[in-house]
Parts: sequence; structure tokens; C-alpha cells
Amino acid sequence: MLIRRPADLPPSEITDPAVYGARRRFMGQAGALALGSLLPAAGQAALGPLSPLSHSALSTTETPTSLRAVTGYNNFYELGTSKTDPAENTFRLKPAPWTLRVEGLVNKPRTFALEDLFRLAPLEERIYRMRCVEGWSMVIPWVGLPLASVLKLADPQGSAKYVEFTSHYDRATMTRGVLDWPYSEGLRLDEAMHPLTILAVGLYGEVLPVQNGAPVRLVVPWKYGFKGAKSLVSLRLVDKPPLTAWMKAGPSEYGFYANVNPDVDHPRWSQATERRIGEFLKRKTLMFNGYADQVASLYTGMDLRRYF
Ligand SMILES: Nc1nc2c(c(=O)[nH]1)N[C@H]1C(S)=C(S)[C@@H](COP(=O)(O)O)O[C@H]1N2
Ligand SMILES: [Mo]
Repeated sequence: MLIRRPADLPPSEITDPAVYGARRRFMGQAGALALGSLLPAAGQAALGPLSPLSHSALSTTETPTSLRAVTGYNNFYELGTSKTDPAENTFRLKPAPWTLRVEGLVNKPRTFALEDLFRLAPLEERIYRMRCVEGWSMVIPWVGLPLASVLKLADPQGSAKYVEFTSHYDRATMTRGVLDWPYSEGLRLDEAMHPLTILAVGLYGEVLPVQNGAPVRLVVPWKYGFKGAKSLVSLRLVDKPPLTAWMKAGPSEYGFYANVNPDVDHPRWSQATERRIGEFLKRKTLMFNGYADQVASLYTGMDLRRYF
């Protein structure tokens, strides 16, 4: 099955800046709490604030999409293929306890407990533009750490050129069929090491909701959303481009690079414009989702129609 393109979205979701402001003040007050008390204890734990957070200069100043849309309009096919399924099926994924393996072509294979990941590097708020291949976009205030800081600890070998990302999959509780599970994605090592690439462990200042990929997911803001594999269990350093779940499902529709490019149409629709959730008029889609200044040099000399 291929990603379905929903009918145009209703302009119903409008961010309420007052709500966001209140959350930020709350995060400030909660700064004195010990980290341990903020981590999900078990199962679908109550969301807790993550603080103190520094605000990354790599953030956009655009208005974040409403929390309601960010957590209620999701793609997470393991929890169902409609946009509202993931939020209704959060009980199917237990985000704690959790471990993330870093393995493959590394000198120091590592297995991080979730608690280790939270302490490994300062958590930052990163407000990123996000663009789904289906034609909608959001602005999401992620909380995360640079993927590079995790990969470096495992000391990649010289032969490591790509990273393969694998999501959690439990056949007993999750969707069967649709894709060749587990969900997997890939990046070139230099893309993975780029400062914009993060592992997200939260959003809107709180622990990541299950429907957004708890407890830890990839976020690559210049690529279509499907790159951002959720609920990660392993990062594998490899020497060849990994075959991703979406490339297996539809190689002509989903390329390895998945860079947002308004000039390269999806075989079934144009990618020139997008519907920002919460807005009425469509926007022009920007090259590399507006991050060209920072990432275009990664693709110098490549034919971006061929490497789509
Ligand atoms: N494991 C897994 N990761 C996934 C998906 C999925 O179905 N399963 N969907 C992808 C797609 S198509 C998008 S657009 C984003 C959506 O992330 P969000 O729900 O946090 O906005 O997650 C990506 N990561
Ligand atoms: Mo997507």
C-alpha cells in the first residue's frame, strides 16, 4: 500500500499562542525537578515537562502548529493508517522501559537506556518546519539532542557511510501488512551528522507522546516526514544505502534522499505547494523545506531528479 493523499485539509487548526506561552512558563517553574521524576515510569505515562531546556538558534521563528494538531493528526501506520488512529491506539506501544542500540560498523557498539539518552547531551528546544510528502506541513517545537552526539559515542569506523534506522515493531499489537515491518529508514552519514538532524525525545516542552514516536524518534527537517522514523530501537552504521520500508513499498514514489523539492513531482501529484495545518491559503513549498542555506552543500553535483 502507498501513502494515501487525503482530501484537502480543513483550515480548522489554529495555534493558540497563549497556550504555548503558558507551557513555556510552566517549564521554567518545573526547572528544579529532578530528571528522574520527569521520565515516563511505565506504559503510557502521563506526559511530564522536560526542563531546563535551552532554545536552539537553529529554530524557525514561525508560529508553531497547535498542540492538538501535532498530537492528533499523525502518520504512524503501526498504530493504524488513518490520521486519528495513532492518538487512539497509544496503548499499543509501551515507551518504557526502552533501549536504543547503536551498532554495525562502529568501534564501540552501545546500548543506551532511555535515561542515558536524556543525559547524554543538553536537551534543546528545536522549532522546525515539517513537510509530509502528502502535501501538508506543520511547525513543531521538538525537544531533542543532535544525532551526531549519539553516533560519535559509538565511534563509527571509516567504512561506515550510511545509518539505518529501525523502529519498534510488535506483531501482536500493531498493524499487520501495509509495509514490510519493522519500519526502517536511512541517511547518508554526513546527513546524519548534520547539526539540524536530531533525535527527538519531546515536543512542546514535554515528553514525546506515543503517537509522535515515543520515546525517541528521528527528525530531519529538510526531508519529507517519512524519513523521521518513530520509536527507534536501533541505529546501524552500514557501508551501503539501506533499502527503506517505503522504498520497498513504492520505489518510484519514495526515494532514498526524500529531500523536499518543489521541482520534483510525486508521480501522482505536484509537490509545488503545501497546506500548512491551521492556514487557509496554500504556501509555496521551499527547496529543502526552507533549509537550503544550511544543507544544499550536502548535495553539490548531484542530479536531484535522479536522487529524489
Ligand atoms: N515508525 C514509523 N515512523 C514514521 C511513520 C510511520 O508510519 N511509522 N510515518 C512517517 C511519516 S509519513 C510522517 S509525515 C511522520 C509524522 O510524524 P508526526 O506524526 O510526529 O507529525 O512520521 C514518519 N515516521
Ligand atoms: Mo509523511
